[in-house]
Parts: sequence; structure tokens; C-alpha cells
Amino acid sequence: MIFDGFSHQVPDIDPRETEEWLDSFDAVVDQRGKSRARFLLMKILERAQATQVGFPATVSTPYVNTIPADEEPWFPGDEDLERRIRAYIRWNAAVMVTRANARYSGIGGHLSTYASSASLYEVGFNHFFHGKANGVAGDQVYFQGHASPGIYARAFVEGRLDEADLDNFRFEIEGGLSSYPHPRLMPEFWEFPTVSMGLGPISSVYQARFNRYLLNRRILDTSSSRVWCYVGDGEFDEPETRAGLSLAAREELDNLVYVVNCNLQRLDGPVRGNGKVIQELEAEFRGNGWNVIKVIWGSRWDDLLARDVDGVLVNKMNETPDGEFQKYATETGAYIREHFFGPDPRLRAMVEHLSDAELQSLPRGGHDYRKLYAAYRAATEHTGSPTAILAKTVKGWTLGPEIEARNATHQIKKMSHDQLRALRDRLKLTEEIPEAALDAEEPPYYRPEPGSVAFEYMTARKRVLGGSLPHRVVRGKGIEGLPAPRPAAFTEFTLGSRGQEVSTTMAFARLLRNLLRDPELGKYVVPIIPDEGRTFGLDALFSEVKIYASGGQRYTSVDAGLLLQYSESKDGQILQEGITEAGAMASFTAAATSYATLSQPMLPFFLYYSMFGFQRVGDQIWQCADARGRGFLLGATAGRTTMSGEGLQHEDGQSLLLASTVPSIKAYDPAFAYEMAAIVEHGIQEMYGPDGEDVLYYITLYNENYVMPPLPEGAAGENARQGAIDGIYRFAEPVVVEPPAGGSESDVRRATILFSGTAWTAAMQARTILAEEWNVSAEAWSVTNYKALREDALEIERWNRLHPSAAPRVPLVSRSLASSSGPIVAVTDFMKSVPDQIARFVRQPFTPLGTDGFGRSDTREALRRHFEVDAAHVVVAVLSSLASMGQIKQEEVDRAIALYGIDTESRDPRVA
Ligand SMILES: Cc1ncc(C[n+]2csc(CCOP(=O)(O)OP(=O)(O)O)c2C)c(N)n1
Ligand SMILES: [Mg+2]
Repeated sequence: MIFDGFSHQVPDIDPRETEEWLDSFDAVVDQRGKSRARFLLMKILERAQATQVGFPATVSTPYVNTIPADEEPWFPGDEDLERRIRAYIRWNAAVMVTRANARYSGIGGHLSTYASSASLYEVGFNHFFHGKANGVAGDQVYFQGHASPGIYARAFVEGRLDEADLDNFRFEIEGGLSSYPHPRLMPEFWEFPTVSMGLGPISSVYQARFNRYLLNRRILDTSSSRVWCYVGDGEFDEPETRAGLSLAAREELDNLVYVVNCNLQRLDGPVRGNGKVIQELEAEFRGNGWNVIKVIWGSRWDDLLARDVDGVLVNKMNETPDGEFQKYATETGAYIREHFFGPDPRLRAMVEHLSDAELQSLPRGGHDYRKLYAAYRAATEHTGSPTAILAKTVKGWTLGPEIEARNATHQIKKMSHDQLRALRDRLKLTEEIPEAALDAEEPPYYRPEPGSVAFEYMTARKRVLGGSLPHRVVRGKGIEGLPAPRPAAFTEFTLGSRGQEVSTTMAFARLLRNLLRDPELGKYVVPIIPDEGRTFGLDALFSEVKIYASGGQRYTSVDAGLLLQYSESKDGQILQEGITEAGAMASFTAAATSYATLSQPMLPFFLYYSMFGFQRVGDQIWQCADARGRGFLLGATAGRTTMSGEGLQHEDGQSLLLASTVPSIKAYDPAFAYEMAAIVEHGIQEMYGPDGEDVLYYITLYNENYVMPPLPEGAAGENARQGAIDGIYRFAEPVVVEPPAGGSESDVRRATILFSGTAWTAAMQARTILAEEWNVSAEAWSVTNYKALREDALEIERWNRLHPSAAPRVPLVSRSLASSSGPIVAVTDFMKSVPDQIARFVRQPFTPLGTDGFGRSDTREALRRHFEVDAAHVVVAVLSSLASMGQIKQEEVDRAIALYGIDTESRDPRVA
């Protein structure tokens, strides 16, 4: 039942009237047929909508254009000139990919995607995309990544790129045009990395939402910026593509337009050969509350639809699966007449007046410029919800019968001379590209000269729209526009926790609160949390700076009146994203790139369950790094043994390792509040200070409470602060141990223990035990950043290799540990590979103790014993190392193992 029995559950106040309506309906079905009945129902529903009779929206409409021909607006441009400009761009895009692949076969590039979407982009470029002239933010356009040849070709035709640029497409080592949109590689051109399918769409939703956030918080007037997201129909199978749709509608993001290039194909073949992707997407969008505009048929179908008195044409359109439509795109007019129109005599009669050639060239809506203009116009005029334009196209359109709509079309990277000649003819470029030029070994590019009608037209359009896109600008370096934090926000952490037991997570929550209260910087801080604010002690902020809710709080909160009430507000500052790390990460990216994309620096802190960060949204973090994001990722409840309950899917021992794979991330694992504070203070300066580095900070935060030590006074304190930032410093001197009877100072056995994060307790206990029970003098170092130490060492190693006759340089980690004595044992709540990053760069024997293996739920004590990272294991590791160096007897290690009750036959936790 369509209405799930709803009509049976409400009383029928006038059964006779009901019966009359139903009887008339039956009569229509009997006498006029189902098509007519359907038509009348639709008319009634339309009328219900127009008269605001509340009724649930249907999720599908017939397989025809949403905007009827007679409602298309007047087209304000010069259609012929725009067609010519489009032809130039199409031509150059094809030539560029072909030339690159002639130069180096296999360099890649795509012809067919842009060929299918040229009109989708051009209508935007000529009439809708707003640039960044006069200091405004303009529109944010997410281009389909593998449509980039067309975007470069337009920049070339506009005169922003030259032939040499196009010839270096994909030769990035020489600084050539990047394969796809990569701000890392082309920081003055691309803004949004999109080519990992799905990430562009989700980013675009949260970008549109972030624009509203800035507007509602009165930080930046983004009211004239629109977000355009171009997305492939195949790309819709990525969960991220769909992930933001409901939020977009809930937030009423009418500043967001999706343009879905429905060429019915993906890489291997049809997207929905047996189904209809446009209908499926329509239902998805409408079900989510979007405004949907289908652009399925080109203008030459209008006349046929007008003749469709029996509804047979619409029926046929509704019934034909996409696989068939793809086939028709490759077939002759005769075939189409036979198979599409042929089976029904009424349909066959409808096209009798058309020749085979005319039948074959009945275009799809996505190649019909006026239809697209109408859709874009309607999308920009629509209010109250986001719009999806579903445009039906042919993959490889205009590239000729060997390429168009073929299953292999996506992968074709070259065109032969003959194919190029056919393309030229099809694009009507015979004048611009003479026969002789075609015969040359390399096909020529073409662009209109400045002063020519086409060039001047484009220039005029750009002037009206405020400049060219894509265009990335960083206005003013670094911190301009973002006030420096007051030092007072950080100072309390240098005092330690004064006897109170606290965690680094609690310390961070306090620091975040201090930053939010900073009279100048405060409002630019963007706290982002998925549904874990309480876990991390951030609930106090709910009432203080409030949760952003575009419509305000329209209910009385259950905890209203309490100090820590759940408060939502239109100008709330916290982005509480709910249970979506992907959504939260997309928000983070919008905030972290706002200094460039909106010329409004913001300072985002995204706090999440560390296990659900790199592991879950790692590709988005990579994307954010590509986009030159600047901000702080905070992996709370870090450590495989520190969060004692929860178990295998929660306990994180790898995020630091995963973080080490991202070049622009600084990955920190602080043990103490003062370390954490120093790192954050430094990070803000690094990102938004005069140098404006495009870096992200990842900081682990733990939930184990202990008394936070104060930063030492004087030089030692400065050393510790700087060491925390650089990655390593000596936290505790060697314990004074009496030499053995009759021996001298040099007979004292020594060792060095490195710790990070909560492993500091095991390290410090071991240091004491080693002195008291084993006569070993151990010193302890805090290593806050193995990644940084490794990168510094690798850089110096490289420098030394390339400068053989210069005096060799020494890496920081080698220098730091040069004077420490005895073997090194490094203990961490993360995998052993984390400390192993420096093993090669220290001269002492090196043993990492870490938490390799699946996590599990138990007490901290049991877990640390299981993973062999407790004090006893540190002691045994030190003794064992000393034994292999010949400094103690093997029996002493045996004795220690027995004394601490270590089960030597237990299974390695890595495989247990
Ligand atoms: C996450 C991810 N998986 C796979 C790919 C490889 N890939 C690039 S384009 C493409 C097909 C895209 O099809 P569609 O979205 O329909 O775009 P079209 O080219 O048809 O417009 C695939 C599979 C990718 N870029 N990202
Ligand atoms: Mg496709």
C-alpha cells in the first residue's frame, strides 16, 4: 500500500463523497486508459501542492524534463558564440590529452568525461559562476576531477594558460598542470581536490553549510556565494556522495547546487544498465528533501512530447532501461526507429516525418544549452532547499562513433588524426583548424585572439561575473585577519595540575575554553565534534558558546535551567555534527581552508575518538592536506591500553602510524599538559603566523588521570617546551646509583628510556625500579613526535648523501641522545613501529615496546601486562639489552622475569 494503510486509520466523514470520487476514477481508467488516469492524478497532486494542501511529496516523476518547454526562460546570451567558444574548449581538451599521450604513452588523462559535460560547465562559466574580483569570496565550484582537461582548456582559451602549460599536462615533476584538481601542486589555481570519488560531494555540502555558519555568526557575509558540485552518476555509489544529502536539506542550503552528469556510464560499463539512474537519484534527492530538476531531453524532443496524446512516448521513456539508452547512443537512426519507436505503431507514426539522421541526432538534455540554462536559472532562484540538476548526457559526446558511449570510453586517451579530423568537422572548426594544420605531427591548439569577437565576449562575461574560476588566492599571508592568541590562554598549563589528577583530554578541554574566551581570537575558533562531546568533557562548552543550529533552538531542552544545558543557537559556535566522522571531517576541511577559499582564516579543532580518525576518514584527511588545510585534529581516547574498556574496534594503537603517512601533518603524542599547550601554541603560530604554513597538527589526547607535572623553571623549562615542540627532550636525569662495591662511577650500569603519552608512568616506575632493585641508572626522555624526528633525520641523511665533501650534519634525535648512556628502550601505547621510526638514527641498541595486535577490553593493568608495556616489561627490556651488551649476566634477566611473574610462554600479543 502506498500510504501504509493511513487512509484506513482516519475516519471517513463522508463515505458517499469518497465513493463518487473513486467511481469517477475507475471510469477514467476504464474508458480513457491508465495513462489518462495517471495524468489526472498528477494534475490533482500539482493542484494540491499549489493550494498548499499538505501532502507527502512523491519521490519520482515521469522520465521527462522537470521544466516544461513553455516555462523555459529567455536565454540572455549569444547562443551561437557560446557554442563556438565551447567548440574551442572541447577541441583543446581533446588535443591536450592526445598530445600528452603522444609525448609519453601512458601518462593518462581523460577525454570522455569532459566531452560529456562541456555544456554543463560552460553554462556555468558563461552565466553563473561568480569569481573573486574585488575581494569577494565568489562561488565555490567542485569540478569532477577527471574533467580537468576541459577546465584547463577553458583557462587556455581565456588566456590564463599557454600552450606550454597544456603540453605539460600531467608532467608534474617539471611543474606541469596537475592531473586532477590538486591545490598542493597548483596553489594558485585549484581550490578543491575532488578526484577521490565521493569526497568532493560531501565536502561541498559542508562547505555550503560552513558558508552559512560564517554568515549566521556574522563573521563573513557569504550570502552571495554559491557552492556548485559537479558529480558523476557512477560516483553516486560512493557512500560519501550520499552522506551529506539529508543535512543539506535539513539546513535548507539553497546556496548549494549539485550538477549530476548522468552519462549513464562509469569506468567499466553502465551505471545502472538494467535500471534508470536518473530515476533512482531523483528518488534519493527528493526523499532527502531536495529540489530536483531533471534535464533529460533536448529541445527537439519537445515537439514529440507535445504529440504524445496517448502517453505512449512517456511510457516508453519510463520503461527503457539505461543499458538500452546507451545502446541507442551508439546506433543508427534506423535502429532507433526500429527498436525504440518501432514496436508501438503509435510511436512509429509519431516519428514518421523525421529522417534516420534526424532520429539519430535527437539530443539528450545535458547537451542542450538552453535547457541547461533554464535548469541553472531555476536552481539559483529556488529557495528553501538545495537543488540537484540531473542532466542526461552521452559519455564521450562529439568524439565520434569509436568513442561515444562505448564501454571502454572512459579509458581512451588518444585520438587518431582521422578521429581528430572528424571531431573538428563535428565542432565546425574547419576555418580555425585548416587541413594543413591537422596534417602536422602534433594536432594544433586553437584559441581566439584578443580583440576577436569570441575573446571579447568571454572577457565581458568574466567581467560581469567577477573573474575567472578556478582561482585560489591567499589574501595576505598568514595571520592577517586572525588575531594572535593571548599568551594567558597557555600559561596555566606550565604550572601543572597542582596535585589534581587530570588527563591530557581534560587539559585540552580547558585550553580550548581559554581560546574560546580569548577576546579577539575567540570567535574564530571552530570546535568540531561528532557525538562525543561529553566523553571528552566538552559539555561545559554547550551552554557557554552554544551549538550551531541554523534555525535556533525550537524546543525547550530537557536540561534547560541546568548549568550544563544543551544549548543550540543560530549563532552557536560549536559544530556538533552527530555521528558522522566523515561529515565532521568535511566541516573541518571547510574551516581549515577558509583562509584561502573564503579569505577568512578560521581556527578549527576537530576532536574525535582517535580510532575513528585516520582509520575511518583517512582519505578525507589526505584530501584536506592536499587542499592545504590548516588546523588541529585531536585524537581523544588515544592509546591501545589507556582506554581500558571498549575493546578491539575502539582501542587505537595505530593512528600515529597512519598520521605519519601524511606529509603535511605534524603528529604529536604528548604526555603532559604543558607539552600539549606548547604544541598548540606553536601550531597556531606556525599555521597562522607570518609564515602561514599549510600544515595540520594531529595531537593524541588520553583519558588517564594523573598529576600533571609543572614545566621546570628557567632554562630547563625552556628546553622542555622547545623539546616538546621539536619532538624530544630529557624529562628525568639519570638516577644516582652507587657504584658496585669496589667499583668506580664508570662501573654504574646505565640505560635510557624513551616514553610518549601515558607510557610515561611505566617509564618512570621502571626508572625507579631499575635503580632500587637492579642498580641501573636510567634517564627518561619524553618523545612527543617520532614522525618529526624521523623526517628531520631523513632530510639530513639526504643532505649528507648529496654533499659528500661537506662536514656531515647530525640529526636532532642523534644529537639529543648522543650523550645519554646505555641501551635505549622506547615505550609507547602505540605500535612498535612508531618509536622504530628513529631506531636507525641512534647509536645505542634500541628496543621498542608497543601495543601491536588487536586491542581488547580489560583493566589498564591487565592490558599493559598483555601488551608488554608495563613497568616490569620495561625493566626486563632494559636488563635484557644490558645482558646482550655483556654488562650484566643473563641470569639477572631470568630472575627479573620470574620476580615480576612474566609468563614467558604466553602468545605474542600481536597474534594473540
Ligand atoms: C574512490 C575512487 N575510486 C575509484 C576511482 C577511479 N575512477 C576514476 S573515474 C571513475 C569512473 C567515474 O564514473 P562517473 O562518476 O560516472 O564519472 P563520469 O566520468 O562518467 O562522468 C573511476 C572508477 C577514483 N577516482 N576514486
Ligand atoms: Mg558517469
